[in-house]
Amino acid sequence: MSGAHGNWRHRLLIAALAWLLILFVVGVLAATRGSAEEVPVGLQPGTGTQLSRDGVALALPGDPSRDATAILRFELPPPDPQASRWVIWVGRDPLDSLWLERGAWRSPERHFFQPSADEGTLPGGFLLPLPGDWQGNVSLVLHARSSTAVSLRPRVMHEAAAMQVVRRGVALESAIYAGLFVLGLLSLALYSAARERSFVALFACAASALLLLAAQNGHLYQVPGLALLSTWRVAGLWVLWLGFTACALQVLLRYAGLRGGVDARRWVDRYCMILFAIAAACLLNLQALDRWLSPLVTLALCGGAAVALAMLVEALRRHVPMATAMLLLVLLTLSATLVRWALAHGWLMDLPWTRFGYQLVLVVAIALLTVGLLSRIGEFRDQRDRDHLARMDSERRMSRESARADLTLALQTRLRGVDPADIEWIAFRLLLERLSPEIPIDWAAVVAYGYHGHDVLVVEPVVRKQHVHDLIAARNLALKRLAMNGMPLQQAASNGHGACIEALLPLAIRAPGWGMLMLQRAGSEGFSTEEIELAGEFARLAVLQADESVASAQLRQSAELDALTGTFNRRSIDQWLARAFLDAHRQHRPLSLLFIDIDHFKSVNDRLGHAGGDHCLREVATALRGALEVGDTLGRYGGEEFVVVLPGRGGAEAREMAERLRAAVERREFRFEGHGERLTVSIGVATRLDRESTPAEAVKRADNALYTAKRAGRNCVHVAPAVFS
Ligand code: GH3
Ligand code: MG
Ligand code: MG
Repeated sequence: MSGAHGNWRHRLLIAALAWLLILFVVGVLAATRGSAEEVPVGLQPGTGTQLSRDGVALALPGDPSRDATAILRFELPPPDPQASRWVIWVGRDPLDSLWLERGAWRSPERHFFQPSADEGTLPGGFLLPLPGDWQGNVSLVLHARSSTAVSLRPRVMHEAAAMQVVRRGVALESAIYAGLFVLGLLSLALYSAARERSFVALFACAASALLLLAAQNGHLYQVPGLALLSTWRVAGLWVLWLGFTACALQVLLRYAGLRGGVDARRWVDRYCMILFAIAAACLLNLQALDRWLSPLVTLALCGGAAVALAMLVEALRRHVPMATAMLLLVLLTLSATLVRWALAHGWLMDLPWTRFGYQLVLVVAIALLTVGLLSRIGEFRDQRDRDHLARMDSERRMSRESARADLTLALQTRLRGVDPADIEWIAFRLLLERLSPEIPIDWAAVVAYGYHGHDVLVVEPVVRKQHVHDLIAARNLALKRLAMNGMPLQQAASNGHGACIEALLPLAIRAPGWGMLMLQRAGSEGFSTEEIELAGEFARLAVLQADESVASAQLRQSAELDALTGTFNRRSIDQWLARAFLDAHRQHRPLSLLFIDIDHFKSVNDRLGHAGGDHCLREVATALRGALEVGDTLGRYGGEEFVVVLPGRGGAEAREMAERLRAAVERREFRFEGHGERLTVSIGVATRLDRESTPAEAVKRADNALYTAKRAGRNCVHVAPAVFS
């Protein structure tokens, strides 16, 4: 919670408390002012009544079976035609009946639960008018019946003064009802706006408080329909108290324990069920229960107050916002209720603040609860949104992670065993393929210069290749500088149809080579940092895998091939021969091999030097390779000797091929540093015998045939006889 919020709430609280204080002061002043038009009353308790300590109140313990009586004595001045008549005014407490008697005169009977029509819509006390001709000492018998403890303070005053007292009370009560009504409406509006169930509980709390206070003030029984509650008399009031307590506990629970433990919530719910059960027992109207219900209800309400306080203290410990203010207000409400209870027992003066104080504090408490609930729900929503965002973020990260893993796997699979010349092309093509579903791109290309010794350019879509060529040619220098710099760049550009954003991501290629991943997106919305990072990561993976594949291809080549001539080396030609002999033996197919030796090579070395000799060796290898057919294998056997394996060829075909090779070398002119050189080769031919599955014998035969060819004058072919001794 920010400091600004806290300040705002403190100010609100201070304002509410100040408002309460002003109302109390005004109330107290008003109560003491009305005394000018009042005459003092002497009270003498009769049956079932007791005099309070200050002598101005009659305490009735509550007995529904019989009337309590008391004698009122007062002295009336001579009648004044200007002044209004005298009335006896008694505060509106839950009395079953109240009437006065003096000899043959009987006042109208007043009932708390069944108000008479002449008392108005919002009666503010029991008014019993006295006959206008009375004067001097008057002694009246007051009859009252009540099923609950009440204290009566009969006052003798002019009707006008009594009406003023009534009006003042009514004004205060109306303000309280209006406050609760507005809070109820507000909670309904909040519910319809936020669809948050806590506001239904708040509405129930405000509505039950409105019903309770209206009943407590005796106004509810004037309302058609709700007057039915009078059937239960005091028990009806208890039901309202219990209902309100349950609703208030539910709202407090949502305010204090919105994120609290499930267990605590369940206990509060159970307690509310108990309250409702007691309320149901009250509504049963059973005679047998009557004695038990009153203490039971008192106990249940005290328990409710304890639960509320416990929840708030717990909330205070968890630093729930406004918990201190809420706790103070609930304590204030409870003490004001206690004051009202003490008033009913005749222990306190009947003043506006003792009579209505708890109602005012209750309204303020519910108002504060509304604010608290709002902020708590806001907090709860914020947390939920944050959780949601975090979850989405981690989901996105996971999907990117898996896309990266997929790309690595695809690169490894696709690059395995391909022609080394295609490695870069395939890697970059895959990069573009996999990048487009992850990032919205309208066009993408990879350009690389001097990567692994050759220019690479991969474009997608392929049809725009020329366009990319032109684009890159025009910006070659700028792009190269950017690539060398190594930092990605994003800039506005034009793609021929309109404005676009272009992202340029340098590839990690070893200098002097350089490369770039180029992305374009139509419109003016740039690439996010995350997108740039992902594209950079994809490009890094593609380059890494391409580098690795090229390196491993090179390694493979250096293990298999002869470094000077690029033909197979001795080791691989031996393996190749062994395999070829085994296959041919199994398939009963012919197989021949040629041993080729350059004639008088020593003299070439002597004339051209060793470098010239190497050059000629390479050239001879090239000439031989050029004359061979698909499936034939050429290898350097050592020095200036070559071996050719001819699978599927018998003796005659092998001799033909040997002649072709010999002629190819003879025809060729070998040029080195201005010298023209003619070379010839001698060739020995051997063919696999039917029984042979290994090359050893045939190799010996071919070597001997070569020796024979040398002796026969060189630059010729000799075929080894089938059986050689
Ligand atoms: P002929 O085979 O016709 O009997 O005569 P020759 O001169 O070719 O004799 P021989 O085959 O015995 O000589 C092989 C020579 O080839 C020896 C060596 O100087 C040369 N030689 C072997 N390997 C290399 C090489 O890798 N580079 C160069 N420049 N010369 C090599
Ligand atoms: Mg030799
Ligand atoms: Mg030789």
